[in-house]
Amino acid sequence: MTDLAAVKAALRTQSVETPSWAYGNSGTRFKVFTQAGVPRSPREKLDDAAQVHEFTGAAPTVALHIPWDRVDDYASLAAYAQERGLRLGTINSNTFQDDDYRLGSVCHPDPAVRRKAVGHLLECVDIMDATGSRDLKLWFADGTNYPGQDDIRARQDRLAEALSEVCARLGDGQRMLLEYKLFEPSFYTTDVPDWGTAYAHCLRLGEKAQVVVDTGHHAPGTNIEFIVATLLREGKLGGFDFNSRFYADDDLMAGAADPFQLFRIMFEVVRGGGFGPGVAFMLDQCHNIEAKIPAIIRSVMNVQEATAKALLVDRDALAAAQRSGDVLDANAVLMDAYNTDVRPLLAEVREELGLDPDPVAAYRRSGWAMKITEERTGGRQSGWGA
Ligand code: PSV
Ligand code: MN
Ligand code: MN
Repeated sequence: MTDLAAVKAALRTQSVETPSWAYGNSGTRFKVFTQAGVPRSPREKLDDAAQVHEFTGAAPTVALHIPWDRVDDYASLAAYAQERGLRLGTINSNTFQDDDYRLGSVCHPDPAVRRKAVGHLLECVDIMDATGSRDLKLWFADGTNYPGQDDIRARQDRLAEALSEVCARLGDGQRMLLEYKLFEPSFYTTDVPDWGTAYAHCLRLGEKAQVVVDTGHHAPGTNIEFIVATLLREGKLGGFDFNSRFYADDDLMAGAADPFQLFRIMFEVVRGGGFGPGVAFMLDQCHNIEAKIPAIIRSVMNVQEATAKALLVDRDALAAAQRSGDVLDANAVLMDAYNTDVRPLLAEVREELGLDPDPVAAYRRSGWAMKITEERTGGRQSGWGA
């Protein structure tokens, strides 16, 4: 039997970091559909993020993306966040939107371009010092398009050199999260294409370097929960970028395309002792056609629902079925938890925290959408498609 009080207590502690870029306009290479009332500045993104936290009680930190969220004074941005009940979270670097990076950034064949890229990453650590952020998230668009274009092994050496310089700059309590992605924007090789490559680099770099799993960055059919189990077992899972996909890096709302996969992932997190501060739960999404703030609220709730189901798995019954080799019973234990309607349980948790049991409805009633539509004109793109 699962201890319901313990499940509720665990759910109360869960937090999901929201990305600043999810609040701005975004789109595909075909079209960016602008929406009324989107933020015009990092401060306005924080105002919107505060709404998500107010109604979910579970989104107290916001990830920044540099230079999309560049400001003159990061300490004052952190103070602004704090006044709204938020903290600035992960700092995401950007070494992919500059003409100099046509052939890559930290893996570029020209040392001058590599220096520029490393300079940016070091600046991101300076920003972390000012914001009090723990994590630096590194995603590299580096790769090649054609066989023979560059020496793929030398590119790994250049990557290792850059990572070790940045890692050495990290202060106590700061971490570097290395993100992998199968392909895009490079189509022949990607320099950090998979968890194995990310893991190999992080292993050499030591304990400050961890792997981040973006759920949208795998080939179709990849068993992501197996990767999660392995990284946790090795002490190298730093966090997640949650989103969901049907085809490639779709960046749709977490749990929308395949809630069962999200449940399986969360079960491995719980099973592997990853439900704690060491593993960061972050969203990495873009809301191209839907209203952004309620979509982000919905995404946080989807992560909470998958987590609640994972916590409800009767682990004793599962272990007994597994020991006796009863395949059907073992599968049934897992499916029982997945098929549980956890919405009433989460509604109770919210009410106990003094929140509205239905965060999306509460947000809609709040009048915030109307207010920002009236007050904000000339909203900016998030950075994607800019
Ligand atoms: C690009 O694929 C990407 O979606 C990565 O997942 C990063 O985390 C994100 O952009 C922000 O740089
Ligand atoms: Mn990501
Ligand atoms: Mn991505």
